[in-house]
Amino acid sequence: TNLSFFTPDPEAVKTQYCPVKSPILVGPLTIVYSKPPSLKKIQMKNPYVTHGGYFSPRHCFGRYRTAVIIPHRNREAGNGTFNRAKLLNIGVREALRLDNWDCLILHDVDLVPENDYNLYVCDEYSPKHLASAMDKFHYNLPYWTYFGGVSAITPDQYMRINGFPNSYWGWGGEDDDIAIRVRLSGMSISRTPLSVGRYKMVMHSRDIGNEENLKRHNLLSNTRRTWREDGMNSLVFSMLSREETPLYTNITVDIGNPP
Ligand code: UD2
Ligand code: MN
Repeated sequence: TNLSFFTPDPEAVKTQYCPVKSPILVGPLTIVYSKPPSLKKIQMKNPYVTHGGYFSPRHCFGRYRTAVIIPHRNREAGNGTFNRAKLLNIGVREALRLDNWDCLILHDVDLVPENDYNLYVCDEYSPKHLASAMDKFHYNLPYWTYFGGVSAITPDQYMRINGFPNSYWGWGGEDDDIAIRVRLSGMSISRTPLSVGRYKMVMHSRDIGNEENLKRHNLLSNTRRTWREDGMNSLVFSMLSREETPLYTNITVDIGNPP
């Protein structure tokens, strides 16, 4: 028999789970912003990422299935009022249609991690804040309950807080609303230690259409009355397109306008 015909797929030789502590991690990373690399170059540096932005380790079974969800607008198109939390609800709903994820990473487009020991993995019992130390806050928390930037939450935890509020249009407040939801639903926030949760933000000014949300203090004082009705169970939007590129999947939606 010609056995070479039956050469096993490299995937098939996997016999073990990947180590909990990956040997290829290095810890602190030096991030310098010069000219942004082209998508082609990023593609060449990540040869095992497959169409649509999927990756799994080649020689071992990954322990977790993680989806990274990035709300963005204007960076390509769109000019209505921005709504970060609603876009994240949509990202989560669409991601959960695709796979049975263990963990959802909700990630600002402009934050780059500076330490690869900050694993993109969820905590079993608590939503986790990963961006604990950002350069723009002098590598500290701006205040103790801060929950912006990058977070890791399981689908169960996400549904337990009824997702994020749909009603925060423009800049600010939605992250504090989420922190309140976590507390009101009986959980607490866990956090990457400041020495590891370091991120560099691409310096930018406020986008047009993302003006400060002046209603946020009023909204926040009502969260305990509204969170059960405003969230994943009241999410309305229309899907415009879904495009798989070599490095990521882009979903374009119409989220409507502020009332
Ligand atoms: C802070 C928080 C962010 C969020 C926001 C208040 C940090 C690093 N992050 O962000 O998590 O709580 O305050 O809403 O402190 N975006 C677009 N297009 C736009 C506007 C926003 O794509 O026109 C997205 C993008 O992913 C961006 C994110 O929304 O990173 C947050 O907006 P920002 O970066 O302009 O605001 P920032 O840095 O104050
Ligand atoms: Mn930002």
